[in-house]
Amino acid sequence: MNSRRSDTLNKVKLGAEEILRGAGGETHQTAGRGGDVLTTQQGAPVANDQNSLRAGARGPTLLEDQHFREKLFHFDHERIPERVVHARGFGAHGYFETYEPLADITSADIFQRAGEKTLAFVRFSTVAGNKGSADLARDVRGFAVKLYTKEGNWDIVGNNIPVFFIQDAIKFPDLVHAVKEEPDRGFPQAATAHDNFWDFVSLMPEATHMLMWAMSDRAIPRSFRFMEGFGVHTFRLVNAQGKSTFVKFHWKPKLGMQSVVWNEALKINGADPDFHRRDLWNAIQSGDFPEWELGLQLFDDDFADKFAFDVLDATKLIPEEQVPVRRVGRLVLDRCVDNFFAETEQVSFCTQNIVPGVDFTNDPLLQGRNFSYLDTQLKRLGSPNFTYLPINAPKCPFHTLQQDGHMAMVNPKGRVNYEPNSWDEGPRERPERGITSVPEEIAAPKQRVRGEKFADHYSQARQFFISQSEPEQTHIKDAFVFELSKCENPAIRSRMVSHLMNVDDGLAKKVADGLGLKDVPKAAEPARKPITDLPASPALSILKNGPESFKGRKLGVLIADGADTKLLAALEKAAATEGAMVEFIAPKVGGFTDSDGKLHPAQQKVNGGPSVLYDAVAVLLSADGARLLANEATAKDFVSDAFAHAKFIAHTETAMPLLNAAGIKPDEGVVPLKVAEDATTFITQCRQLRLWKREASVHAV
Ligand code: HDE
Repeated sequence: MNSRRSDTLNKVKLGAEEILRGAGGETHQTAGRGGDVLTTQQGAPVANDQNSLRAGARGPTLLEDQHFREKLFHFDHERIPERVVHARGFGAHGYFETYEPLADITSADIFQRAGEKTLAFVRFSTVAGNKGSADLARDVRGFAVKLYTKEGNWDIVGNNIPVFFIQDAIKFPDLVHAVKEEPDRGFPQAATAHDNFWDFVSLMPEATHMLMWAMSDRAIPRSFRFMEGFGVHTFRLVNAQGKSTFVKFHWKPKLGMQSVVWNEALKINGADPDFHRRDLWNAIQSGDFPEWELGLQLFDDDFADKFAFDVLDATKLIPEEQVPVRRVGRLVLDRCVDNFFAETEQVSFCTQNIVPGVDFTNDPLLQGRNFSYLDTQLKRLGSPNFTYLPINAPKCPFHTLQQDGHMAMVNPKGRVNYEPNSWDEGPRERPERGITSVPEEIAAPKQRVRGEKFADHYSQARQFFISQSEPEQTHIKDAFVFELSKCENPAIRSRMVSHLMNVDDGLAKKVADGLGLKDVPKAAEPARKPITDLPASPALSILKNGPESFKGRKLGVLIADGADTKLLAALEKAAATEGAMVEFIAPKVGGFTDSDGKLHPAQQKVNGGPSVLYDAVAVLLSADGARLLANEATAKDFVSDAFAHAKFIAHTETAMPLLNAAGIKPDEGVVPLKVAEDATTFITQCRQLRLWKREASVHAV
């Protein structure tokens, strides 16, 4: 028998690293330098993870190689079905802190004690795209919050837009089919800009209000940190006496709202498809914890009866000016996940996860969701025991009589698995504290019909539009034109414009003109006469509620060797004082030397750090640096994009050759940095975030 060993390893240097090399030149790292011993799933140590077991060095692989088979078997089964909607998401841990007891309104345990902290997990998402799609799609963002309360998990599975496309859950599969890739061709991915979507929504006038939001800047947020969240439906809060109050949930970002412009979104998707998740990850990792306040709009039956719309209709909102938002606590995200799959992918939000003190309403969309979410988790996670996964399990004690099933991990001990029973063990009902439904009287014929007020499709769409600032209205117009220009069928374009005629005829005419429609179509016949005198609601605008701060924003500094040391220090200091981040973009990522000869590392090479990744930019070039970069196309794009996207631009005098090469005609948002104090003036100016009035000068169509 040949006992010759061919698996002798040789020590060699690989850069600074000392490794072992096998007979075929492959790299081996062996245990003993920290880290654990590699084992099989059964715990047996693995001797060699580089070569499968073969009959001879060049022979076939042997079936007996249990390590190889186990490794491949597990790999082949790594994927679980992605979510049918909201597939692309990003989650983080944190806590909710209650400001004041709300016992008069709800018996929910989480609202009983001021200052109490409740652990939370939040997952943000886009809706239409697949798991690998880009973050800056024009889309609604999911804003799903799991609160691990002392009386069970409460999921508020909301969006960043307070209304929805449809009124009845029975239309959800149609909506989602229409928005996703067209089934014959498998594209477009993560985009509403195609025929099927606009065909469907233009045949469903109830979508009009939501379309106004989807075409607004709300659908291209700058960061998850800068967007609002909404529970959308009307829910109920119920106090210990059983008194019910209607409620709409709001999440208000502490850093204020901010969005990007559409051309910027298109370019961000190319430069950094993970822009939103990277932003959240970096903010949390650097200790800059994002925060939202929970706001409640509370109202009673009387208000609901008098309100012009049905509070059960998820295509309508209640203006904040009519029912103020009461801030009752804050949500802080302070910890990134340890494992994306275990937490962000396996987390299972369910609208039906409520706690005592909270109840549903008859909103037909919510009622349908209460079925769908549980059902979908079984499909995704493959077992009814998904609730025992650490991310989904309650953090309070729980005792059910459900048992067995695939992957049963938490199994009851003892004899009792039914009730009633004669044994003095096992869980029992708790009538005085368990979840109880508001005993609403219902005597009605069983039928497939909608409430009459649901038929008002345009009034709030109009109210939303007139509540926007001028630049925001222009963005909405541009978005309709962009999206409908991607529709191949002219009849769909014109049908959509006929709905806009009922919203605002100025908007409709501009969209028709932007599409090159020969005739402006007649207004679509409304199912119910719209109310045309609803007052504007400034709370619906992003720009009217600007943060007036550059805190949490990012300044991109285009820089090269010889940059002025004093101006550089002043700029860094001014940004830090404001609470803003700074990144250097240089010809080489190894860094640049300033005018004092000090080396600073860069975060980006110029072709990898376009200005779309930043909220404002500074061009801190010496004369030599400007001469070099004036001939670099990506540096010219850096400046011209920043200008076209209405960003504030600071520059040294010596940087002018680059600005000139990029065709910039300086305006009040292009700020020369001459002395150190100019840096503070510039950062103060950046609090406006954009110089919106520049937009008109950079667009001709
Ligand atoms: Fe969802 N939705 N949805 N949805 N939804 C899902 O559940 C559904 C709706 C929302 O980060 C699915 O776990 C129906 C409105 C978020 O994991 C599924 C209807 C709002 C998330 C589902 C709606 C949402 C989902 C797919 C019409 C805002 C992601 C995967 C009645 C209030 C949660 C999953 C996460 C996910 C069904 C409409 C928000 C299929 C039937 C309105 C944030 O169950």
